[in-house]
Amino acid sequence: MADFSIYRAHLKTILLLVVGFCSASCLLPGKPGYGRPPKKPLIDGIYTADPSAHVFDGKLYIYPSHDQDDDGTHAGDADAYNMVDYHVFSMEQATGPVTDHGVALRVSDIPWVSRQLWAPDAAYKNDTYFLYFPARDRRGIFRIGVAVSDSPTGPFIADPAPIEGSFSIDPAVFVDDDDQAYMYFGGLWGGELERWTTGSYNPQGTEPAAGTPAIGPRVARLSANMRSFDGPVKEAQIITADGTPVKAGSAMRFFEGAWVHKKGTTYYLSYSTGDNHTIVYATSNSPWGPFIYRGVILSPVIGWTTHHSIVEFKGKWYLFYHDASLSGGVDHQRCVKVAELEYRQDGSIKPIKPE
Ligand code: FUB
Repeated sequence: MADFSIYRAHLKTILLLVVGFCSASCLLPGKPGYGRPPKKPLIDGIYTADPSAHVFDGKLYIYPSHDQDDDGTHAGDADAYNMVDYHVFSMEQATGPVTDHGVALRVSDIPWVSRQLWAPDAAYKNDTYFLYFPARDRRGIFRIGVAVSDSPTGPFIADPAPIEGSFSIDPAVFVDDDDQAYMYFGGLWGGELERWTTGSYNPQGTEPAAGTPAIGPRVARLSANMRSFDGPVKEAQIITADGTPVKAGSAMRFFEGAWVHKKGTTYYLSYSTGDNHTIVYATSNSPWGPFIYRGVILSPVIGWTTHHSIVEFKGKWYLFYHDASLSGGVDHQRCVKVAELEYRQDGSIKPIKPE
């Protein structure tokens, strides 16, 4: 009879080699390997990105950007991500299934906008739902607008002009326990934040030199009607544990996609590091900051951009994010995904690997 004991002794090694080979062959183009097949997108009927998740009246809603099927002509230039409308989605469970409630707002219905409906957010107050969105105005400069509805799924009616004093991209509205709302916003490069550091628009504005303090996201208090700023726009400073500002050129520097959530008494500011391709976070005991850098939440996904939101739903915390797996790595055709978030005793967030 054949002696299989030598094979049995090496069975574990053989299994590991087989699993390793299968994982590697599942990698999609465009990103360094994390060796796992990509998790199924939450939404696959249309391309979606930049998911802002909220719980309204016990139900989970997602407000994403809507990537276009045929948007490849401007990849990498100032007209990239030329999205023309927003859809709203809802879910009874955080893992799906997802209902598409159709078009909630179109670029052609917004009086001040010329193009590019980028990453939106939503809020609820005074029996009204608010959709906040960045877009280029008629001069081609990014501003932030607001639209209102009596339903979380729209349709939303846009105000005739952008929010006065707003600029750049990626609004995220956080409503504190005392009902005071704050808008965090800003994004570098295509988002133009480095052109606003003097308080007015300077087309020649550039990112600070590496090693000098980085540009932080902006924060402003929203007025009671949620349609204007109540007070000056400030910088939400991000610092390291030793109290020094995070530096330009570092892997911690803010790029775009700010999001603030509160757990207990701690304010968590999370954001994309852009060309470092991570979602990271910093914490503070004030919505104004300064926020102390804490670490990485999400390592690089498939595709160039990474963008997220964090929400508590039915006693658990979730990270909504996007990657470009649905299109096989095409940067401007992304898809929304979700992963459960875990916090440690000290309030730190366990990093998650994208799936
Ligand atoms: O989707 C367009 C832009 O790409 C968003 O505004 C950024 O956050 C990035 O995801």
